Amino acid sequence: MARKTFFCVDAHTCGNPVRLVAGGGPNLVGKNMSEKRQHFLREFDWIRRGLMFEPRGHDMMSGSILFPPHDPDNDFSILFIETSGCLPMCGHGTIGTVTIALEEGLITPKIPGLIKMEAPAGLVTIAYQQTGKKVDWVKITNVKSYLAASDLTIECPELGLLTFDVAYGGNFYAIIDPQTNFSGVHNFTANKIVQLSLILRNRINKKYPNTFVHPEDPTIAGVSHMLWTGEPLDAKSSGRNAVFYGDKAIDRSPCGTGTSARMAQLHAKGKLGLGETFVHESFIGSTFIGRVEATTTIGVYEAIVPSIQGWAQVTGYNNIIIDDDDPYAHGFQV
Ligand code: PYC
Repeated sequence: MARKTFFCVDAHTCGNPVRLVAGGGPNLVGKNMSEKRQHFLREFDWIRRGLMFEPRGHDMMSGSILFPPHDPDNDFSILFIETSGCLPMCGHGTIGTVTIALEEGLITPKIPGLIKMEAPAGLVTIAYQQTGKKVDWVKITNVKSYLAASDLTIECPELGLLTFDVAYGGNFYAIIDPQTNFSGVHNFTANKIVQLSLILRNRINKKYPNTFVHPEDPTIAGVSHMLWTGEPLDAKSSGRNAVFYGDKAIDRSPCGTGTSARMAQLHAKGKLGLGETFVHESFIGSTFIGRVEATTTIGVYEAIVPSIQGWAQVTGYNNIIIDDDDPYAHGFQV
């Protein structure tokens, strides 16, 4: 019998869960986080499945494991573990992880107020404000984000032909804006979005194979997330989204990589300028403040450097046991 205990600190970022594995994580081999992510997927994915899926997690569960930096100038490296796999980058996961790590004293940034974090998708710099123990906000300057393709089409059950764009913000997003056959997220239930997204993501990756590949890291490939847009609940917000990930999840936060992809799409289409802010509302109405910090290029693409600001709340401590005797040790999905 093998029994393994993981000490986790749980939190939520604007409503979406974050489970930081602070004890019990594996040793990974690789010269950067992209290589370590591949090592984890080959040998330790049972940890992700056990801690993210039912009965220890749920459809929206998302987490992280911290590692030392590869470059001594940086503060730490991060592996994201989610129901959807090990994402190259996760914005809400970063905001939650940084909040937990600072409040629980798990990290001591070399420069107070500024963190350099190595994610599988690249280097991310993070500013934050802490009052006493409490972290008030976290602002991520994310990886280069770009519009990869626009005005593609896909046949959607019930709705008919849909036009969509694909943008990268740390993951590849198919972005569906309101149009003749789609009146906007404000007219749809979460269940309907999940049901349609699962079918559409499969169809998109089948219709456009080997099309969406990161110019600098070919391990990041394919549309993993669907971002549906629509009218905000609060007139002061710039827009609202429903981001689908995994097989059943709608992000309760406004989604950091999704907001980055959305800003890259809008910037490329001349709808969001350098220095402009974009207040992005999640499906439940929580908000991130996005901003186009700089313009740049990546491969053949015009790109932006986006920032996303949000907050997180620690919710508890969790010693989680994964015991080989348990038939559901490595989780299940219904
Ligand atoms: O915040 O980047 C994000 C994210 C990805 C999936 C769920 N949240």
